[in-house]
Amino acid sequence: MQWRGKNVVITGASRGIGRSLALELARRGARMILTARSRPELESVAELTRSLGADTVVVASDVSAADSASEVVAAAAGQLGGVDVLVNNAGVGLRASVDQLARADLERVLAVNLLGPIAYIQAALPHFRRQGSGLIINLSSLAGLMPVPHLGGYCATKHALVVLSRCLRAELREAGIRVMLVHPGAVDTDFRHHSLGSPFPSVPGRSRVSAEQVAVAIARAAEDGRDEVFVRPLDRVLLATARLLPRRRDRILLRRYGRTGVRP
Ligand code: NJP
Repeated sequence: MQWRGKNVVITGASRGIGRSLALELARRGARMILTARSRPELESVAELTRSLGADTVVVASDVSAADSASEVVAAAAGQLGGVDVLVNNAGVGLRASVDQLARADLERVLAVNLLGPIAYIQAALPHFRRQGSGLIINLSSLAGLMPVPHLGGYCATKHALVVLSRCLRAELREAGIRVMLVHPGAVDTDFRHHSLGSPFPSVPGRSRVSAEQVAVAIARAAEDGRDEVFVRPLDRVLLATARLLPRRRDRILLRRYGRTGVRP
């Protein structure tokens, strides 16, 4: 798939990975609808994408709100003339041991990380089916493929998104609609500072990738028609090793994520 001329909906586009992806896709000739809750931050991203030549529409919305998906997808159809790609990127973290999980926090991460993407998919699918093509890109995490102690609630939402996306991929294979899953590791964004629960411990710099690296990996994977995206080749190796040595994996991750964190 080529990005030039494609109409792309990006959720969580006000900062972090969503912002970098908007800029990367603008450089590749896409047109876009950017959504997140904070309008001023979205407007400043839109100013940059427009300066790169991309038609850009901004809709401030909370992905967990009942009518968010239908409003944003309708805006894409009405103002850009259609929707070709949906990127479910908006997400929120949650750090708490399972015995300390607050129900309200768990409901919030489920609403943003799982129910929001499902609503957006359901709103976009009629457009994709009519045109006989479309691409859904769901941002999961390495934490959606393996258990991370003290991130159980977050992992549960991302594991669910992984399984849902793979079911959807099978359901849509004959319809010409693709489903891509992205599995980043730690990314250098403000994600940890916006997470619910207790503060995240810092992750060593060498383990993190930049939001720009994630954006380029997504853009290229869509062009290459890949289904599952790891940002670094090393991540696949880490995952395979973690599966082979589960007790060692648990000890290492517990040391890293069980530490006391610091609020920014
Ligand atoms: O996070 P951050 P990232 N309704 O916090 C928006 C996954 N991931 O870019 O609403 C609508 O910088 C928020 O905007 P605003 C992660 O799970 C990350 O790092 O204005 N939008 C902002 O634009 C997530 O799915 C890491 O506050 C909502 C954006 O979402 C994706 O990558 C590792 C919203 C979040 O920007 C992007 O994360 C990994 C709502 N209710 C997976 N709530 C990592 N960073 O280490 C939030 O494996 N947003």
